[in-house]
Amino acid sequence: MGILLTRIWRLFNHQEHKVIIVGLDNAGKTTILYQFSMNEVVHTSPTIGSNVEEIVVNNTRFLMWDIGGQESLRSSWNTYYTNTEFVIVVVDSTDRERISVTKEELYKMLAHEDLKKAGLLIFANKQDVKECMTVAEISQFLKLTSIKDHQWHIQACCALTGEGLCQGLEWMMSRLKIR
Ligand SMILES: Nc1nc2c(ncn2[C@@H]2O[C@H](COP(=O)(O)OP(=O)(O)OP(=O)(O)O)[C@@H](O)[C@H]2O)c(=O)[nH]1
Ligand SMILES: [Mg+2]
Repeated sequence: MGILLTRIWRLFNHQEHKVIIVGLDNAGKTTILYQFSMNEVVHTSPTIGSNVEEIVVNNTRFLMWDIGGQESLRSSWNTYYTNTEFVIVVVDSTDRERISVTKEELYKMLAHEDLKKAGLLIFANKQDVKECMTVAEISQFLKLTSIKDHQWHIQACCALTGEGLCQGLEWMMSRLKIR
């Protein structure tokens, strides 16, 4: 009976799932947000503050917050954490110099009380650029296999063509189903 009620509740419960998109400046977060919402590449400038869009996939609603990644803005990322169900970390796969900064920010976020239950999706973006880091390299640099207290997934993508973005969304949808 309990399970049945839960299923019926879910069927009629069109709640939004809160997602935050974070990562260093220039990683491609805003480009990804607007690929999701408009299916096109928009001309971006560095985000000061945040952008928010509702994305609906098969009746599932995600409220996606794209947060500016410049150094001076990172200390305020935590003001967006409450009720977040998924954190999307966008990595610029061409930016070898700053992958250690991404790692530092990633583990700081994962340790935050408000993100204890959040799923983690990492987009290895800019895979169209020659000699960029591969998913395997990024996984290794970020020590993803050491993450045991969050569900996580890494996905190669190119925000300019949209390649890989749907697979990332599908992973989030699959996590919602097994809850
Ligand atoms: N080659 C390539 N360029 C990309 C890709 N995704 C984004 N870019 C470019 O990277 C630059 C930065 O993209 P944004 O989406 O503005 O980056 P952001 O992460 O939102 O940056 P902040 O708002 O400063 O945090 C833009 O010139 C994009 O066109 C990609 O997959 N491949
Ligand atoms: Mg931006």
